[in-house]
Amino acid sequence: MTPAPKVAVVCGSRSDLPTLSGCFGVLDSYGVAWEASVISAHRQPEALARYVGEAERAGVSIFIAAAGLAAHLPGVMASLTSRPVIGVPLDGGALGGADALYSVVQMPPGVPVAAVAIGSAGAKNAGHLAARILALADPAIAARVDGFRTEQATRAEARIDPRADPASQGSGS
Ligand code: RP5
Repeated sequence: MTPAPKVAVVCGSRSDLPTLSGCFGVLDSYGVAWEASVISAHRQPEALARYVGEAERAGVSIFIAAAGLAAHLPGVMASLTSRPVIGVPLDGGALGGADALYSVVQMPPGVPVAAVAIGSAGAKNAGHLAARILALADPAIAARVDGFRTEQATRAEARIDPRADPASQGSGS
């Protein structure tokens, strides 16, 4: 049986989906069950409110909301739920994502959205952040988060090891 999704990823348009592939990959790498939907806060406000209620009742713990331009999706979702909302500002508009970033990060007090970076880096970090929140109550996910950090550090060390870079090797004695 497929496990019930713990993370719901929502984006404002089908055109946003390619940028979110990194987010889906990160969630998969941690073994986090997720579902994804395309619902526009501007074009389908009633459907969005319905979806957030249904997802909560189905056991979703964290929402990831990604949108570009005047990105109101994360903020509107944060107004509809008491669960954590991670907002991913997407680029693509004339302002290169700065418009979406300001919309996502400048939430009024009492309606928090955890804003991550613009575009695909932010999409991946939304997945990492969701896993870290779930890890607080899930030892299996916590172990995978620790494992990822160790592996990431090992990869970074290999990159700065001069012995691994033939261009920086002298002739030796
Ligand atoms: C936003 O407007 C969406 O999240 C998308 O990034 C942008 C453009 O949407 P489309 O016109 O491609 O549907 O609401």
